[in-house]
Amino acid sequence: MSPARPERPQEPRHPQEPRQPQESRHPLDPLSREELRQVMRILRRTGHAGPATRVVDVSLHEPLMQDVLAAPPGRPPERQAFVVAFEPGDGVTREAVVGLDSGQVRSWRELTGVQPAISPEEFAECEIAVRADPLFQEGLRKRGIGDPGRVLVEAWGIGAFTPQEFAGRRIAWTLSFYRAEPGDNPYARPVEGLFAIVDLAAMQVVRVDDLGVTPLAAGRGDYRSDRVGPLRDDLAPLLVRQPEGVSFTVSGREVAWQRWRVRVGFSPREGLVLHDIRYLDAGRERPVCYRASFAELVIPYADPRPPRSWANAFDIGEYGIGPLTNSLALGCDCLGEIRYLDADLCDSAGQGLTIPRAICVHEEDSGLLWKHYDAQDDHAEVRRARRLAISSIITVGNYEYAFYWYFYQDGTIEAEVRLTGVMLTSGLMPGAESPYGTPIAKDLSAIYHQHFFCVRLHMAVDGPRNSVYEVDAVPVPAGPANPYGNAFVTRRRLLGTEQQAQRLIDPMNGRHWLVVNPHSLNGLGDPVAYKLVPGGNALPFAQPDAPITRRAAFMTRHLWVTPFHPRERYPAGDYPNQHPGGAGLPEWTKADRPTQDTSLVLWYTLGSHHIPRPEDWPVMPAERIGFTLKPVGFFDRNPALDVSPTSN
Ligand SMILES: [Cu+2]
Repeated sequence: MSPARPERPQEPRHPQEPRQPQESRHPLDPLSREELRQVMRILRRTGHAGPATRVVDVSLHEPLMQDVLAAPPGRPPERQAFVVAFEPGDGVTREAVVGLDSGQVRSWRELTGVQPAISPEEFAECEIAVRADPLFQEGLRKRGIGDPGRVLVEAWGIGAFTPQEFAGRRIAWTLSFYRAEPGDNPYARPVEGLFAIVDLAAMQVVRVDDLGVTPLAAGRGDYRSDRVGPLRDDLAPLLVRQPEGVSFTVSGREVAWQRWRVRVGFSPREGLVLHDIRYLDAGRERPVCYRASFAELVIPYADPRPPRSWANAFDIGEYGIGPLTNSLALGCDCLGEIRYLDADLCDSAGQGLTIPRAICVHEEDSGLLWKHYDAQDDHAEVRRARRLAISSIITVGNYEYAFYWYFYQDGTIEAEVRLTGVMLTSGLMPGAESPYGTPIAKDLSAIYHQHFFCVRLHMAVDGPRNSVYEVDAVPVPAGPANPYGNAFVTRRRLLGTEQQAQRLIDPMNGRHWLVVNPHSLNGLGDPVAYKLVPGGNALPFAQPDAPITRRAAFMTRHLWVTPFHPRERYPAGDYPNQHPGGAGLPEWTKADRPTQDTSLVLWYTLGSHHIPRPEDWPVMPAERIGFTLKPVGFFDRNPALDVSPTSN
């Protein structure tokens, strides 16, 4: 919901945790600690990284699908790293591809006029710089705050609002909150009307604006167990026990469960990534989706008053959610028999760090799978559903996002986000109200906002060449063909080009999108397919020509389809930080390329419309949003027919 917060209390990162053996590496495995070290050695040795270089991203340079799938056994494609680095001295951003087998920098390019993501280290240094600024301190004193050390300062991406006087510089603006004591909830006390503009390259405060004093709200907003209470004591223990162990295996980064096979990746920008999702069908491994990730997340806020109107964080593109991934705790974040995967990253100095238990893999009971009761012989057939959950949780400043990918026994894949954490607040003058927020405590408002996620799905339904159809249910006009008015049919429409494939949901007509493989027919003679079924969704309320709509144009359509291109990874462009907009999907799709019978990427926008409730304060009960991918004629009948009956 807002920017990075690297100082949050988190379980320590243990460099000594057991590591995965090098020899088992698959071409899609994320870079290991040793590989990250090796990349930095190569960059330093070749003069591409110096002492001042800020490393923004070191991640696997993913080989192309055909190179992974066609590689002869024992001869995988070369391991390569993709690097983004920023030089604060000259303001230049550099991208490199580094070959790990060859030890060489394979390619290198310099980019001017872009600003890469704000790193957790820059975020932390910005806070120190702002706290030390005399003008900022004077503003704090006017608000009765004598100790700047108690002020939480967040660096926010300034988007399209870089003041003209600072054009071309690496600029962020700040929001601040006051901690009355350690461990309290700073978002209960926004430092209203006082903000700094910071040059992150020089790490200097370049301007402090004081728009006038609003007294600090007096409420506390406590949520920690030792500060609220009395706590309930009326829940009996509920234990999830799997005495024979789990029914999945984790081998390296590959998870196998029931008929599903999936590789679990991780990137500094997108966090949890899934690769090469396959379904084992009668001895045949059938691909469904080659890569799935949350590729962007933007949160436009509704308050029109500057600088509040600047608040629309791109959590993935402007910050990168990999480093913000929580180290998960058994029994709290996840319940049952868990297998955890770690995440390896570089900090901005190029030092490796590991987030232990960053990704959780476990099974869950999922209620009823199917049932039929035959009254004639009083016989019931019933199966319980189990699902495999692969998940991670991130903390982005005040907000938490929990990402879940669920795999079901009937061939369904579900993506779900749970939104929780603390809402972004603004302070009000005593007795005042804001039309752009919900009063949640005395003199405190939670600002109306929306969360737009863009999920990137590189599909491969039974192979790389797919087409997309939109399916609506359509009533048949009354007449001789429909004498009683009850008839309805479905209408399929090929989305054959990028422009045709920019679509909105239409729940009143049961709209969904079919990803079809025209070359693979099922037993009924029809092409196999998976459908994307929308769940709850929203459209932005920002005006069509608003800066935020230009910068996050992906949110204006629920579905976009593009032919796969390896460089087209992020729907708002590679560098949304301080970008005026137009990059990414709107730019690529101008070409109106064919999206038929080719390797396709679906971009699904998931919008959560958030009018805060008093019940969302001081910490928000998790809100859920998601969508499903369901087989349609991918199988010839219910693929979960062979699930065994259980008796408990
Ligand atoms: Cu929200």
